[in-house]
Amino acid sequence: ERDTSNFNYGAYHPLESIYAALDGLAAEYPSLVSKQEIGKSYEKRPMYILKFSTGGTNRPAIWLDAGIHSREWITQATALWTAQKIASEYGNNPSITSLLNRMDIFLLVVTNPDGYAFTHTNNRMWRKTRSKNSGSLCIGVDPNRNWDAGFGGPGASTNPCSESYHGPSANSEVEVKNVVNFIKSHGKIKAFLTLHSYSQLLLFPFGYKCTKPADYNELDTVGKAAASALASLYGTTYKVGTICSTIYQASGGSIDWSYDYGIKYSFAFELRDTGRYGFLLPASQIIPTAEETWLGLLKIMEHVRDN
Ligand code: ING
Ligand code: ZN
Repeated sequence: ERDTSNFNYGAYHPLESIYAALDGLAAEYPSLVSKQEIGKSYEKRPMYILKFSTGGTNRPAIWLDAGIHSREWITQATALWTAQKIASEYGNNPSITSLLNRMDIFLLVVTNPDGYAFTHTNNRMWRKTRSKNSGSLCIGVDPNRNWDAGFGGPGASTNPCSESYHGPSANSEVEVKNVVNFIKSHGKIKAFLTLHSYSQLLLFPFGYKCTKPADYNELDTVGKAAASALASLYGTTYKVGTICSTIYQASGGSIDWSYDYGIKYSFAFELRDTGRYGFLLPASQIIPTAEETWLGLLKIMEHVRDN
């Protein structure tokens, strides 16, 4: 769509429509929103981030990504709604306005574009990338086991046919490498937030080991405040805790890498639901999910702004 006012945020869309919506947002809010390519996927699709910035030079920034696992459609839909929300709330909502007067926000709506395209054309349940594995007929690597944080350890598979295959080496997946390169070259990312589904959890490090991070108390307090804000809208309950203590040990995950890299505010949201529909969350739940998630995201972003 050319004009975001014609875009239906309450529906699931193919990649091309999402990409057109990114252009629509940049066109509708040219003084706040710009689109930037951070590289190409394995199958050479562009990976686009939206930058929300009111000016300044190399301001501290917040990173938010979605769709690293392609079948988790509520995450790309929520991220796109969030883009529209940030753009339309600047100048109206004092909280996001003060944040954007000091910091930038970077939003990657479709972290795994090849997988996302594949979920529309071939297999709705595809999770991994679409890269070829040498010596195997099975395709793809789990991009959330491919980061350089306890790579190859417990909670990842050495089997290329597994849904949690970690890949031949850390950052072997170009989609992961493109994000790592961006974060490193930016140099002032203060929060790394990532959206998954489903289970209604708000997770923080670590996953590759079961020890508490140095910032456990602060992350747990901020996480609980975010979950409480999220629940205030529709009563959706989230559990908050470390990856290892809340779900399972999982190595090579993005927020463990970002935390160990020095980005203290590293969180993963597992959005709705708790399993009734799972990855096939009805489109009627997109806007309610995005609305409640926004309250949680805003709590974390306010804390980052003020600390
Ligand atoms: N869950 C995540 C997964 O990759 C996770 C949980 C989050 C693990 C953060 C490690 C780090 O398994 C889903 N649903 O993908
Ligand atoms: Zn996931």
